[in-house]
Amino acid sequence: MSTIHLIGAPVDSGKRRVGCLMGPDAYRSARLHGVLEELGHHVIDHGNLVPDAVDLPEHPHLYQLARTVGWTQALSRAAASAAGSGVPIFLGGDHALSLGTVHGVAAQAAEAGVPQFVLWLDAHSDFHTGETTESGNLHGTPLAYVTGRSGFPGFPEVANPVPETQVCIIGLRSVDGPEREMIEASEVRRHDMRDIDEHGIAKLLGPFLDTVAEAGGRLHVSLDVDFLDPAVAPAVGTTVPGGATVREAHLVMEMLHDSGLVGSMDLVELNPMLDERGRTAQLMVDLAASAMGRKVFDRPTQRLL
Ligand code: NNH
Ligand code: MN
Ligand code: MN
Ligand code: MN
Repeated sequence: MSTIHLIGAPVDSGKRRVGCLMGPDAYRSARLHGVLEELGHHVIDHGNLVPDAVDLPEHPHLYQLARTVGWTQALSRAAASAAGSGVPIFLGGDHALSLGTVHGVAAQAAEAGVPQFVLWLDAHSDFHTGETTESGNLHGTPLAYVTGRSGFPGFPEVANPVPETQVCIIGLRSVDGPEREMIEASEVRRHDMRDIDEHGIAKLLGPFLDTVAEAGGRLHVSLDVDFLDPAVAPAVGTTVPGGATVREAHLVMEMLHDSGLVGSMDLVELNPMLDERGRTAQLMVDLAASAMGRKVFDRPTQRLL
């Protein structure tokens, strides 16, 4: 059994469409705390973080830069301190929160002498830098930042970049031109939906988990709602058709639990404004439960709130 730190990260500055700030309370309303306790874990809800006050001039292109830098600083500290004493689960909030969470867990891992790995479950690669992003939305950038790329003005220095070979993206189906070039020139492992269809998701995840285990590493899992098909997870601003099924997502979570390698997790991009009777929040809670040990035969049927 683990100590699980629930850390609310109502980040809403990573893109224009508002609503992700309600994510942490939607997870609480869907009983995340109780569900994890029923699995035998010691669960501590730390409430919601607030961003540091950062004084930066408005950037001509990067949307809400100062606010996102403030979140990155605060989240990095929180992640570094929680990762040393249990499994933090960050309740997003949009994906810009991972600029801070991965920065923080990687710093703590370096201090502990453990290799940090990252699993990115997302329709998007989030591999833009501040210079390549066309939208200016920083939720599309965290993987480039934490792997140590330049183009992030005002952000904390990345003293412990996650090596590209220690990153795996699964679920890709919407990648912008410049991201594609950078990713293809990188050593990041990436699997698109076609790979899932052709091989099955277990065949993609398994070898990555083996690599983490062989290295004696620790895994940070970043679960973007849009990894899932919008038919089952509508509460996200950037829906992309053709996503992962409920079954594929549960299988991933169950394999993650079986591996014993998960050190930290982000639940990101839930926008409760766009949900249907809480079904997306509910599904994300069920997936977190599977990642923390709920068994396959306990997969609940849909309970509309
Ligand atoms: N690639 C696009 C951008 O940078 C969309 C990113 N949106 C996401 N990422 N939801 O996961 O603006
Ligand atoms: Mn994302
Ligand atoms: Mn996405
Ligand atoms: Mn099974």
